[in-house]
Amino acid sequence: MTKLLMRALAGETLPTPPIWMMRQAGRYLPEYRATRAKAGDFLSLCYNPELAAEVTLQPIRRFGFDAAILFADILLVPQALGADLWFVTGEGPRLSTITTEADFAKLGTVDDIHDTLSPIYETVNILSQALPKETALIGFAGAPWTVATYMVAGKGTKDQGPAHMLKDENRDLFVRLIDRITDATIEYLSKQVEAGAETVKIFDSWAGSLRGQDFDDFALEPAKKIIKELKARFPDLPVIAFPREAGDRYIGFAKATGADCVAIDNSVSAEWAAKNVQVDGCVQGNLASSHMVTGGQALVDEAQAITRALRGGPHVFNLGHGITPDADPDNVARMIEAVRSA
Ligand code: 1CP
Repeated sequence: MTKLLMRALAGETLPTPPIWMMRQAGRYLPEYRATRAKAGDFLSLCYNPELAAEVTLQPIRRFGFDAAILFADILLVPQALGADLWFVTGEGPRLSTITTEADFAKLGTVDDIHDTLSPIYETVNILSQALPKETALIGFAGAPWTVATYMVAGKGTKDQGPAHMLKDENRDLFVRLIDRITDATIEYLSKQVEAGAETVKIFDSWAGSLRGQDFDDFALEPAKKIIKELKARFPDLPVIAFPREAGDRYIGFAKATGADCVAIDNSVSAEWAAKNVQVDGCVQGNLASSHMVTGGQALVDEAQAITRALRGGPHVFNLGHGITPDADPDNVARMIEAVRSA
């Protein structure tokens, strides 16, 4: 019996799509909050293999999702490259910034990352043995552009201004930063696959702020390089790419990068994606996460409309972005029921 997620990623059109949810392990779940408190803080949770595996499993136990996503964060890679990383409660991540040659020179090399990241591989290893046999295990990393936006700015930004400035003022340095992250990402994801991840997702949350040649250079090319190298090492590994808010650049993204599945956000409709993206393979998405807060008939109607719109080809049901802390867990159960009965 092949797992439902793996079948969809292989291009199979299924009567009912596999379902999982971005940030499915998270603050909307009381059991997550309890485990995080036990770990002490968010980063300690990420680096504690037993507890990170536990929070990964919580939404599987509660909801029976078809896939589990490793519990970690995209900002662990900058930390492994030598950036300082901490989280300010109520505000989000903070990092030491990379804006000059001197900052860049202080970064570690790709070979250094495993010292920091080995607990993550252990989490994957635990999960590969603990998950129900029908549940697929997804590894992940941030895409180089998105990771770079945090490394340059030292925090999350609305418009990714600092990264755009560095890219435009010192493209040579910016390219070397992107290359370093790209190479680290290849090694990081390879270790996750060796530890038991069955597919990997590359999160380019800020791809939508790149235009024209910049989109090609910093969203498309790094994804292509990562996927090419992963497939050379693991020929059967399916890869999910998420160039969030790429708009019309979603068209042809799978073909251009070699991704097996493209995840779409809420700025495009499922009907549009069926016509323009699903022609090249599997599509993942794209219920608005606000429905997980508001619930009701609108949630059921929209979940079923998306399921039906993408039913003519390979589809993985998901949200268009992560579930938010104010979501009601009961709405998650309602969503799953709506999709499976559509
Ligand atoms: O308080 C907490 O418990 C921390 C909240 C939290 C969680 C649950 C953060 C901080 N990261 C995570 C886990 C996480 N992050 C996962 C785990 C698997 C899952 O259940 O989905 C994944 C895949 C991520 C990926 C991630 N981290 C992205 C890409 C996806 C996206 O949401 O766009 C990004 C941009 C981050 C950075 C990050 N980490 C955490 C926060 C609050 C942020 C966003 C910061 C910002 O832009 O201001």
